[in-house]
Amino acid sequence: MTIGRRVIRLDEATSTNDVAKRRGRSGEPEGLVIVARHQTQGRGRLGREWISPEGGLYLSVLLRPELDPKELTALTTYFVLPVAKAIENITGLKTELKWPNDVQIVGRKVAGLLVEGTGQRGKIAFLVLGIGINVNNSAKDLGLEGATSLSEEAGRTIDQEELLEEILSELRSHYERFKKGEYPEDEYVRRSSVLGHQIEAVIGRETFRGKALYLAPDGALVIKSDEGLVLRLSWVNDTSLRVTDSAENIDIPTKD
Ligand code: BT5
Repeated sequence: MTIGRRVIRLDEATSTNDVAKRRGRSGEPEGLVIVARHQTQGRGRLGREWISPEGGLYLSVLLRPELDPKELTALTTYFVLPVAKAIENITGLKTELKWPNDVQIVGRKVAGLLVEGTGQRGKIAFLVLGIGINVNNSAKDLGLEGATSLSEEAGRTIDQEELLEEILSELRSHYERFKKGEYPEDEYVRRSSVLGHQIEAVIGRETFRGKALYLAPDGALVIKSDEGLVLRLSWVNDTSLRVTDSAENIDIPTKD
């Protein structure tokens, strides 16, 4: 299997994840990539919108990992890493990972991941890994505070094809490792904008304040609340996270 063995390019899609899921249901082998120039109904987690004008990169990858669904959460969490590394390799910019699914540049969101899948009798039938990146579009036009684009950060136009190729190449090598249960924790921790920080986590209707301690083997974020409770935040919960301290003097604790 090679991610990108087949790449379908569309001018427009409702959501590239929908197109990839349809192909997944009709038996397409893994490795298929769907790319659209823009999306009319791009989405984030939990029904949120992913604004998808031309100039951004929108792609979905169809995967059929032979994994226990229990291992899925780690896989999902770590998939931001190849995307962040590809962005760094092509632009020379430094990226940060905001758990669970954001890639940021100097605290602003530049990319988001959405993993969707289906399974039967404890087996994953397929997964669709959706990646949205603000590349040459203007972040200001998105009308969102806290968003940025690669061209704005780099001060130049970014070659989208080159970026796409690099993402696929990083995904290929990381996916092989992830399937063996190898998760490059050091590379993740080094880029995390959350670990070691004071955070405010909103889960459903509850708000927790505390310190982000470490990433559990299954990709959950372990935090210690100000009241001394140790909590595991799973990406499947409706969690939204805010870092509430400055980036200075942060001591990232280890699990041991
Ligand atoms: C995500 O969700 O960040 C996942 C985004 C995945 C998008 C890709 S594009 C290809 C594939 N096809 C799809 O339909 N989706 C995937 P979440 O963590 O829920 O973040 C959503 C939030 O990010 C929104 O509520 C906005 O606040 C913000 N947002 C929306 N559009 C954005 C953009 N273009 N850039 C930065 N932030 C954005």
